[in-house]
Amino acid sequence: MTVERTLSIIKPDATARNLTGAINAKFEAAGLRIVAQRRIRMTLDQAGAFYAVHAARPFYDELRSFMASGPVVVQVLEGEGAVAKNREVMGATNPAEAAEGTVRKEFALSIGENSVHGSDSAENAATEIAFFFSGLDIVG
Ligand code: DAT
Ligand code: MG
Repeated sequence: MTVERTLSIIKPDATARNLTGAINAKFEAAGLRIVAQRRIRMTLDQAGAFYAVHAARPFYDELRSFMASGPVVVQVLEGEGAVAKNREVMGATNPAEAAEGTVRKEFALSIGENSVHGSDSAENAATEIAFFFSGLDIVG
């Protein structure tokens, strides 16, 4: 396995409940290092652009409205196999199907308000990291 970076977002439902630290503790316990982090509030257009891949899905409007509804914490996680490891720590998209101990099992409110985003491939991670961060923002 090689050291990778992945893009993570702590979503508005989680920042609203002051869960940033609790979620970051799970990342760090799993061996993921937070090498960049910023708290932002996205516009509807920015959230729509980030999730453009889902533009044809029935939940797209709900998704981009939710992601623009409050602060989010965007971050880059680094570690061995970071993309897959982060997906493991996150748990399944639908919290009803998420494994014990995962972020979504413990904290997600619903399939839409599911507390975290994580890149799903190394290729998408590179694109998603570049959406929010420049190289100088990332300190490994
Ligand atoms: P993931 O976030 O696990 O990668 P995804 O890429 O399939 O899941 O979908 C992106 C987000 O869209 C997901 O985190 C929450 C929302 N979403 C997905 N399926 C949904 C559904 N059936 N109803 C409402 N929101 C949904
Ligand atoms: Mg996804």
